[in-house]
Amino acid sequence: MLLYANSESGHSYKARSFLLLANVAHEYRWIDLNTPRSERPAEFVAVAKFGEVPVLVDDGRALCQSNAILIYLAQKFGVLRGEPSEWQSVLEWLSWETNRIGFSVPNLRFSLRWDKQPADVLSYLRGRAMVDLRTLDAFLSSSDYLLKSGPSIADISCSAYLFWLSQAGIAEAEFPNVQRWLSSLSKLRGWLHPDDALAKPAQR
Ligand SMILES: N[C@@H](CCC(=O)N[C@@H](CS)C(=O)NCC(=O)O)C(=O)O
Repeated sequence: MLLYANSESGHSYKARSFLLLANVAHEYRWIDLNTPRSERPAEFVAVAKFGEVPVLVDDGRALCQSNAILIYLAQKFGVLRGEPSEWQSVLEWLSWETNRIGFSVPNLRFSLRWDKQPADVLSYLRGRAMVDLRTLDAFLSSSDYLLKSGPSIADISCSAYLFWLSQAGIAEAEFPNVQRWLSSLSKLRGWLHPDDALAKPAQR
């Protein structure tokens, strides 16, 4: 299994995290996102339907979109997918993540670190991020993980960018249930912080 990813990409981190937590043998190939899309390695351009990381190649098949990759992996390996009765909830969390926490926090972080934006844009993104974190915090006040049965791809997806929350200018401590949840996830066997999980591998 081959994963194309980048060290600053929380979307990449979701796929890498699954592979590490499930102890799946794979190769990580780092893609330089500062290179224009057309100038990225031809092998990546050929499989990246949307031009973005992550892309997972398995048995000659290229898979794109981080949450779709998580669904594929959970179904293929039969782990981190909760009970059959919880699958609807998995899909709800992954869909929520796409439009909410996976939109607000990454864009706020990106705007603060690499692509400076006007104050009203930052305020809009921060406002959305705070609403999303409150939603998560409220849910986690009565549950250890997003599914009652334990850790799953719902947690991997919704937490991905939150290990970099301080880089979005938000203090984890403002959301104590989120903080406890992140701490629990970080204790799972195989877990690595995104800075370590996505560190650029030595050149091939
Ligand atoms: N919806 C996509 C988002 C992927 C995405 O935004 N990837 C970014 C890095 S986090 C990327 O490849 N950006 C570089 C580019 O667009 O050229 C997913 O969930 O995989």
